[in-house]
Amino acid sequence: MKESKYHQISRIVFLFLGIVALGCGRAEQGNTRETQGEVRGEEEAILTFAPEVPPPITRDYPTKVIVKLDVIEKEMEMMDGVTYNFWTFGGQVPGKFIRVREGDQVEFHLRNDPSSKLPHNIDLHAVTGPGGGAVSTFTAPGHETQFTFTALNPGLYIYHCATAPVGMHIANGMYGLILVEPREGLPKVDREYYVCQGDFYTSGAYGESGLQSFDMEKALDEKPDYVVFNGKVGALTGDNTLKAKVGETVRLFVGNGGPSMASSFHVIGEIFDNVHVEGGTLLNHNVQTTLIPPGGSAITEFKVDVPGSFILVDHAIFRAFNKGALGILQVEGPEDKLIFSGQQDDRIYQPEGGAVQSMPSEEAKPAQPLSKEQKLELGKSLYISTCQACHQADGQGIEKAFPPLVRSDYFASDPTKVADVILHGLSGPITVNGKPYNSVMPKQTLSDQQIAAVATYVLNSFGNKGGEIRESDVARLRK
Ligand code: HEC
Ligand SMILES: [Cu+2]
Repeated sequence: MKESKYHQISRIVFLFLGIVALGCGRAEQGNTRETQGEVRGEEEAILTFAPEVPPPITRDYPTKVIVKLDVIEKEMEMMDGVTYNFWTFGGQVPGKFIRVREGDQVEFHLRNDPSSKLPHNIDLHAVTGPGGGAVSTFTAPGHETQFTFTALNPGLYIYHCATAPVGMHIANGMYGLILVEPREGLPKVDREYYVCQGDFYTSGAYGESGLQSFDMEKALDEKPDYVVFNGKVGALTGDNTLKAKVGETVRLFVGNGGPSMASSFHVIGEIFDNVHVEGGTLLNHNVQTTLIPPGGSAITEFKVDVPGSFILVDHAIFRAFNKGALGILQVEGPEDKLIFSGQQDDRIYQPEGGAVQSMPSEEAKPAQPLSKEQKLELGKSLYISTCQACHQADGQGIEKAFPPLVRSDYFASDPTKVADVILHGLSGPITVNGKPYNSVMPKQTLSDQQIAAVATYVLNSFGNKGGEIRESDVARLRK
């Protein structure tokens, strides 16, 4: 009796394990079968600018999808009266929305516009493979690169530029979303929109007019002047509000390009019926605020039951009212006093305007001049933290993009040129050791002492002729 009961249990356990094993085997087999065997035909992907989303995929088989994305550097509005040199995938921030189906073979073409100053590449989080495609797509201005990947995992994924310095390329707007629809597709909804948050670091404070340049120091401190949806203050307000009608279902594909701020994504006056947590397969229900990390996403779905203005915010709320992270979904249709009886007043939700943000003004502390030894030591660590991303650890640079510092003839006859380039940046055509470059080195926000140190380090490294730059030389160049 006892024995047979034990037998029974162990048989059940065994059977259960068998089913699990079979199930896993099936799933795996399914994957390889579909990804390797059944790719049929080819088509060019329809790409859209935010807030539009390409139409749902109706195919029930995987195909070869050709994606052509253009990198364009261009000055655009960050806010009324404020412009910025954005680096974009397709000509806007965020980059164009890409929609493929699980199992699709994606032939990806990255084209860097001839007018670009810098090389760029793309890391798609939907890619299974080294760098997400970054190394395969390193593209000089006026060039086109290509690689192919199979979209193995369904989900909503961020893509971004991963060219050094990565943070700067992302901070200038180089990100967007790629949706890999599950084989069975997503449930039908009435409206789909594309919303992507990003943080920006500008030379001037929020609202300061004119062309603003990228501020590396604020970026390092993770203190953005702007936190916005779809690349601009007001990209989803005024004439650009999202629209829906009472009774409709709305799906928001929400991404966060960062580079640094996590988004506490919330729609004031709505509750998300469904959230694809982190853009994956897990479904959560009845969610008020969903957390979206930089380089992450979420799909939120909800039915709109009553009319009014529903405000999209990053619920880290100063960002919404003082830094731009605010959009509007305008819902038209009949009231339902049972669900909501009150009167809404849009005005109380309008941005409060450019609050004064005090700028961190770091006074250069009077410091003792460093000895040459001290400069070499400090200079080395500054080189690693500041210059290496572009000029590389060995100082060889990258062909067509970053000139070499190894035995550079650019500053051989005038060592102060090194300090000058660090202090003021450098752009336009130059020739270094016989090879042409036409790119941009942003000016580096370093103190006189730091510049003297790193310039001295460069002069005494990489086979260069030696020499020393004094702080007083830098101070003179600064004027
Ligand atoms: C964002 C990438 C980037 C960073 C960071 C950077 N540079 Fe450059 N640098 C460039 C580019 C691009 C050029 C060429 C600009 C042009 O084509 O006009 C350049 C040119 C130079 C030149 C003159 C050309 C040569 O090769 O001799 C020197 C010297 C130089 N950089 C030194 C530095 C030092 C020192 C640092 C760190 C304090 C630094 N750079 C940080 C991108 C960078
Ligand atoms: Cu880039």
